[in-house]
Amino acid sequence: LRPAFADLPKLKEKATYKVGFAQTESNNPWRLQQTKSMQDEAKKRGWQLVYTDAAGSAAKQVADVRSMIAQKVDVILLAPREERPLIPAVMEAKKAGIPLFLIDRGVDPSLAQAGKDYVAFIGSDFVQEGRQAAEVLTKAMNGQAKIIELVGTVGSSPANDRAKGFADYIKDYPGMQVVASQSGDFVRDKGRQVFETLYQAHPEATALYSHNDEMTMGAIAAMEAAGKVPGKDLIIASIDGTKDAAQAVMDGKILVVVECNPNFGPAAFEAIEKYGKGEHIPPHVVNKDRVLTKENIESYLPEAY
Ligand code: GYE
Repeated sequence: LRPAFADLPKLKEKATYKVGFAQTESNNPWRLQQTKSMQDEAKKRGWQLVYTDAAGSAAKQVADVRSMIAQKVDVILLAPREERPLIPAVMEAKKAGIPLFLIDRGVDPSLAQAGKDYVAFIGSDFVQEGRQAAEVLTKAMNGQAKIIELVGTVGSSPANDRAKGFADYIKDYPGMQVVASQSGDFVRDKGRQVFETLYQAHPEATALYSHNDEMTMGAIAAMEAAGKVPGKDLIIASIDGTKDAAQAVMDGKILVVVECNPNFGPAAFEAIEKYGKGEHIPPHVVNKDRVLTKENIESYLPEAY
């Protein structure tokens, strides 16, 4: 065992566990698929799932974790809405002796650490996702683009890291310019409204980089309402892999979707099982994500959600 692991709450080995899953919101297909994956896996194993939905409120999510602690769940799976406000929840679970795993989103690493304050983070490499979106877009546009960026939920790890990965990549290409960047909170209709406003202010834009497919679909609706052709007048890079976005790649409206896999059930429950057996869990369990373009989208479609 690594020394840091000595600090973590232990999990007694049992035939079945009572698992708390603190979801952040349920307003998009990615979230619904993630919840379904947890429910399916719990059912398959005959484990009890205590499910809460914070409905987009970090404060409610902290309260949800507190209620799981009060109910004495064996272990907590937390998808923290934002990087900082969920720190108290992480620390209180630790204090109560309940092992906690961060699922899909992270918390501020200067305030809580994997392998010390919580067992592990299981999820995607968001910096890499942003970098990959930038790479495909830069190549397709020969290094020349005026880009509108739709940012995810402010203060969330995917929004912070997808912005960073993209910016890191394009800084070597002076012709790749972000002309406007604003949050659409990972929500379709906000994406539509924010894109409409930004595009009116920046009619010179030739590309869209959007931190998730829901905002992208909103932006596509705004483009079409303005008489523009997505995929021609504006070249689009997105992240997730929803059914609507995969279809839009098929139809030539979206250039690239960098996959972010929401199917956490199997990996999360396996990590719990191993942890209960006293096995070492790496502090970062990183999902492998694919880059989806016209070339490979057809084989992906049956998996889209
Ligand atoms: O991209 C988005 C969702 O945290 C990785 O959150 C997740 C992101 C995902 O609402 O669609």
